[in-house]
Amino acid sequence: MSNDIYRTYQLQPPAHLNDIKTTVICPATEKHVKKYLLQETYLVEETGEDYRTITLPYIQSQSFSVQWVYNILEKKAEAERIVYEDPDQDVGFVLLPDFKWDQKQLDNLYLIAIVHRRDIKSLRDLTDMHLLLLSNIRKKGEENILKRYGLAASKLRVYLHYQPSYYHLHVHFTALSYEAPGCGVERAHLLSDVIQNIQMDSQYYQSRSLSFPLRADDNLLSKFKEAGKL
Ligand code: M7G
Repeated sequence: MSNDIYRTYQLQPPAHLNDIKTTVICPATEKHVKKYLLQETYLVEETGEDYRTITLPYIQSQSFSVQWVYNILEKKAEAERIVYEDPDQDVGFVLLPDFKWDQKQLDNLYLIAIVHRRDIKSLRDLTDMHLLLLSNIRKKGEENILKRYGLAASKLRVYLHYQPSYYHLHVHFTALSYEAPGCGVERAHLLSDVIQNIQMDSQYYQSRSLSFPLRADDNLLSKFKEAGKL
């Protein structure tokens, strides 16, 4: 098409510019297959009581295995990819590239900080007992991303997901310029907000309602429907 100063073309990029990054999950469970299928989603508002009576029993019976997380913490996998580790068993963590990031450019930088403690499932478990851990992740995570990638804290989006897919506490560090999947207001909770909310009220994340999206085929959605919450 050609019109004044505007033209359109069909191009075939050469092979070296044509890479497609792929992720293979094998063997995949039914739950994995569902996670990657396109589905309608519904927003659920979960009270603290709903968490204890509906969500917690559900995640205890059906959540994804966190073996891959333990492999990272025990250096059985991805050891060479670790960007920083604080080995303290109480406030320490491992910082490494998320497997969604191909590490080719900083525009879509994506790292995760995985805590050494194995007793914190999600945001819902956090109280003032965890403030040191959270501030440590924020401070040292930001310092080490600046050191390794030259990206300042003001260029980062640092947050937790609720609900996460994997119930072992971890924090997402993404480039601010990158609209990462799951960084919307219905799922992402900025680490700095989380710290301040807990400083104001230690029981903040046990008592308040939290909203999150659930896929139409998610069994947790059926549990909320059965309980008359949707
Ligand atoms: P999440 O909030 O629990 O779930 O985040 P989500 O996948 O729905 O966002 C877990 C994060 O860990 C995600 O950003 C995943 O891309 C990342 N991740 C998952 N697995 C299985 C691996 C892995 O084996 N290695 C690494 N490095 N990252 C992973």
